[in-house]
Amino acid sequence: MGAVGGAGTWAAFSDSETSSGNTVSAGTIDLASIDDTQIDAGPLAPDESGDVVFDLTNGGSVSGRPKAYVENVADQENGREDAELEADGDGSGELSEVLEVGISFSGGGSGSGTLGSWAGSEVKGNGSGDGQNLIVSYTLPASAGNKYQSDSVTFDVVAVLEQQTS
Ligand SMILES: [Ca+2]
Ligand SMILES: [Ca+2]
Repeated sequence: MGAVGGAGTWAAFSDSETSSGNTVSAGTIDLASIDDTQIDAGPLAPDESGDVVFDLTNGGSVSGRPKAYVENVADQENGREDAELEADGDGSGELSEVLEVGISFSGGGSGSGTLGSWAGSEVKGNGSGDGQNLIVSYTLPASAGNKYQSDSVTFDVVAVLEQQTS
């Protein structure tokens, strides 16, 4: 009697409730297609340049930071006339050796390089990609010689929205 172990107090009453049927779903990043915008430039002379603006729209619920790069670079020779024949002996297109391409975002972030060697290099933009413009510029340098006459090059522009995690 009387030897009550004093440690701890037990609540006499308790109650619990359950919320059932809970769902956690993943949001989406859904970059709208940019395939309706294409670069169709030329014929360029040395020292000529231009740019094309792509609109980036995120139709999803999760914001993403933009990045972009070029890929699938393919040169075409398109024949060789006198001056090019003297300068260019192998008969394959070479424009990607000299064509300067730049990628920039309206929210900041840019990069550039010579198309042939720069393909696959990612340029990261700043902030949310939704509503930003992606600007792709091209320049045939003044130093381009006869080897590049009538040559053309095709390439893809790949834009990505990527969620930023901490
Ligand atoms: Ca050529
Ligand atoms: Ca040519």
